[in-house]
Amino acid sequence: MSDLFGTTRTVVKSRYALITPDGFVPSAVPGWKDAVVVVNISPAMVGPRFTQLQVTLGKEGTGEGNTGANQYFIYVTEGTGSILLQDKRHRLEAGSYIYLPPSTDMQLKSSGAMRLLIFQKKYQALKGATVPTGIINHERETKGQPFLGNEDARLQVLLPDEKSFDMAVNIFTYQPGATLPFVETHIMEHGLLMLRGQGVYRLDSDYYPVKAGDVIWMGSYCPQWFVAMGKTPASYIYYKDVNRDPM
Ligand code: UGY
Ligand code: MN
Repeated sequence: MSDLFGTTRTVVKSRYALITPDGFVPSAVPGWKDAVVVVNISPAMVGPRFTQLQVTLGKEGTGEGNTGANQYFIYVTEGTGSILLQDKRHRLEAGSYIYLPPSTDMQLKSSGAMRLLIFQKKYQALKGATVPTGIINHERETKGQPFLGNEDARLQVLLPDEKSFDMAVNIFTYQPGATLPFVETHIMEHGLLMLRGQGVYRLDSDYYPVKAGDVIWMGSYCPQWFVAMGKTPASYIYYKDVNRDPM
């Protein structure tokens, strides 16, 4: 649908970006067939040190390649499909997720149609820590824990909290009216996809209405805060870089 007055909620700033689905534009990315790939966040923005993609696979959709120096976190937002991991094909459905370590082949297939969120980050080795192995799991296997004691703001930690991992991916679910307890300002950067519901995100000193489908990049030290609004819970899945020396 065209917008007669050229308006959008999308904003791209030096320390953060809010990117709304009305502005998504696909790009041709090697390895994907019968698929629409939108690169929502990447180092090309100048600031992000990771990439966040959304991939919509058609009936015959496939994704093939090798992670190389990077690691991939793949989360199924809709539909069904399968992935080959450690010589076995695994069925995927909404809520399934896969962690692929560096130097790993990726062989994904849709069965009907499937929508994916993917975070990609260069793996930073750490002396004394072994490189992680692949993981396949479903979000329902991880119970949400109250965030800093708040029963109405629950965090599901999807990857092991171990020093071999230099990235974390979590799902945050807020009951209407629940908030991040304070304005966070930290070295870790975030890539975020709103999965359900709506609310207001504070980014730096600005406040934005956000809803399911929106994408946010928060650079290091971007002050951030959220309040869930409306009648249903709000949840978002987000990436952060962890466990490595800042220097
Ligand atoms: O893990 C985090 O830093 C998280 N509390 N940040 C956020 O939700 N914006
Ligand atoms: Mn944060």
